[in-house]
Amino acid sequence: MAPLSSLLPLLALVSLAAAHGAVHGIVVDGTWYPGWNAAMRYQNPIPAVAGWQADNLDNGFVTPSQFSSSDIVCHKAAKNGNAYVTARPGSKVTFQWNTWPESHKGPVFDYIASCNGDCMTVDKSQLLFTKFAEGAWISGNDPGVWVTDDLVKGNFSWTTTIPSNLAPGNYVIRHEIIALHAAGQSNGAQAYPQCINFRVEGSGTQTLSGGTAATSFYKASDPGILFNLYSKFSGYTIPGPPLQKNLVRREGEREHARDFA
Ligand SMILES: *[C@@H]1O[C@H](CO)[C@@H](O)[C@H](O)[C@H]1NC(C)=O
Ligand SMILES: [Cu+2]
Repeated sequence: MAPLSSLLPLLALVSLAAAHGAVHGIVVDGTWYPGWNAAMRYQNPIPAVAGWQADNLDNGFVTPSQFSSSDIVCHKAAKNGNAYVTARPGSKVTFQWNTWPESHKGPVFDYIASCNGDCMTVDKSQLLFTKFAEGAWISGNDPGVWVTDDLVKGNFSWTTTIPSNLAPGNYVIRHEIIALHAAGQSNGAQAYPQCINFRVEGSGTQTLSGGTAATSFYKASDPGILFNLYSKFSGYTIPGPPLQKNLVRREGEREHARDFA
C-alpha cells in the first residue's frame, strides 16, 4: 500500500486542477453527457467519455511557448475521447465547467473539425478547425467585463449552437478559454482547450472546408495574447482564425425565420 506521504502531492495536484476548471459535462438539448476530468485517469478502466483525455493535473493550461505544439490541440498530452455526444444541426450545446476563477478573464471560443472517420481514433494533428463561435471583451478596462464573467455568473457554463445546416458526421468540437490575467507579460496567457467528440445526425448539407490546424491558431506576440488586462485599454483584438461567418450567418437567418414562423 502506498504511504500517505506519496499520495499527498497527487491530492495537491488534483485540487489545483479543480481550481482552474475543466468541462466536466456537456448538455445537448437537455441531455447531460460526462466530460473528461483529470481524476478519471486514476480509474481502471478509464471511463469512456466524449471529452478528450488531457494530462492537466498540474497548472492546467497551455502557455504561448507551446502554441505551436500538439498540446494546444486538445490540451496537454491529450488522447481521443472514447465516446460521442449526439447532436443535430441547431442543437443547443452547453459546456459545463466544474468551476472557473473570476480573475481568469479572457476570450472563449468554439471550433469544429470533421474527423473524416472515427473521432475516437483520429490523429489530432490532422484536425482542421473552423471557428464558429467566439466572445471576448464586453466593456470597461483594467480589467473590464469579459464573457468569462458571464460564464462564471451562468453557473460556469457556456452555451453555443450546432451550425443549423451542418452535414451529418463525426466532429471534434474544441471549446477553449484563454485567461489573460497574467498576459501582460510574455508567455503569460493561459489557454484551456477542451475537445469533445460529437456525432451530428440529421439532414444538413453543409460540409466544412478549409479550416486551420490548432498549432497555427495563435502566436505568443498576437495582440490578443500578449495583452495587459490591467491597463486603460479601449478595445481587444480577438486572436485566432476568423469566425466562419457563413456558418454563423446561416444559423442566424434560420433562427430569425423560425421566430416569425
Ligand atoms: C450548475 O451546474 C451543475 C453542474 O456543474 C449542475 O449540476 C447544476 O444543475 C447547475 N445548476 C443550474 C441552476 O443550472
Ligand atoms: Cu489559474
